[in-house]
Amino acid sequence: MRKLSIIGMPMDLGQMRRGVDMGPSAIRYAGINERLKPLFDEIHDMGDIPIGRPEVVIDKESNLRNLDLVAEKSTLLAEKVDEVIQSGSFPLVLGGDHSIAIGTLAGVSKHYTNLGVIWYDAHGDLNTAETSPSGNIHGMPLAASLGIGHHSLTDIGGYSPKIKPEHVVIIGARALDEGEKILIKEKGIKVYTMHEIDRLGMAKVMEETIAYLKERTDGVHLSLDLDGLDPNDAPGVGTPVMGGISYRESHLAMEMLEEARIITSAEFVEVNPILDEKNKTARAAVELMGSLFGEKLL
Ligand code: 5AB
Ligand code: MN
Ligand code: MN
Ligand code: MN
Repeated sequence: MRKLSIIGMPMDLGQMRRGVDMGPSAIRYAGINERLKPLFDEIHDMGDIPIGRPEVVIDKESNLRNLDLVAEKSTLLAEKVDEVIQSGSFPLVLGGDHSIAIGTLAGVSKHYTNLGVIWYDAHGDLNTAETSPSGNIHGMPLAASLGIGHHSLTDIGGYSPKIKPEHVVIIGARALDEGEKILIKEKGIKVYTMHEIDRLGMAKVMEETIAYLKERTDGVHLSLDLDGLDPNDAPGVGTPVMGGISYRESHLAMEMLEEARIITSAEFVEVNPILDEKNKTARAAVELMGSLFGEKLL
């Protein structure tokens, strides 16, 4: 029996552009439930984790924006995700800004010995308070999950690290900060930048990614930041970067992941309907989910 649980995480505390808190609504409005219904025996939309309307607080000691609240809400998400996996259902989390990945991975990782992660993103999200140019936590979730950064972020769920650097594959990178580049080299993280995607083609990139993760991991989480896509295809994101992965290449990537049957949890983040054009980005997210979960063209 194939079961899916949808969890909305309308958190916008990890960055400064309001509107990404409406991501889960925009994705539901784009028809996620209807679209995925034929692909599962059972779909459970669990609604949204309550975030409320907190005011912005900058942590004095670390300079991190909304540190305590992000930590508190991440813990709630981790518990929910943990519950879903325990019930034998596939957790699909809807963001929210990318800081939500800290909570998702805290809930997922304890169920695996060697969890793999595909980080589909224009950015590395490998900053810490020391390297971040912005102080925004949505630029830090991959570092935090590797156990690097402020303890309030790395220790969600009471354990750290959640993942190992050799089990991470970043796809679509084209806006890495200096500190992130250093960390990638230091830790030996596998990265397919836009350069490799152009040179090898997405089919080869995904073949290599799948082979690499299959060899090393016993489960793979897909963390898909919609800004990994080109802004022409996904304009409704807070930090767009030109020259991204196309809509079709992204479908191919999802189709290949579905064929390989390696994905065990997923999240789609950074959809901001306020910055979008007629809900295009949320619709792209739902269409990509269709491919990820087994919709066929023929
Ligand atoms: B996203 C930047 N690296 O740290 C920073 O959208 C941007 O989750 C982070 O990938 C973008 O502020 C975070 C400049
Ligand atoms: Mn991101
Ligand atoms: Mn990004
Ligand atoms: Mn962004």
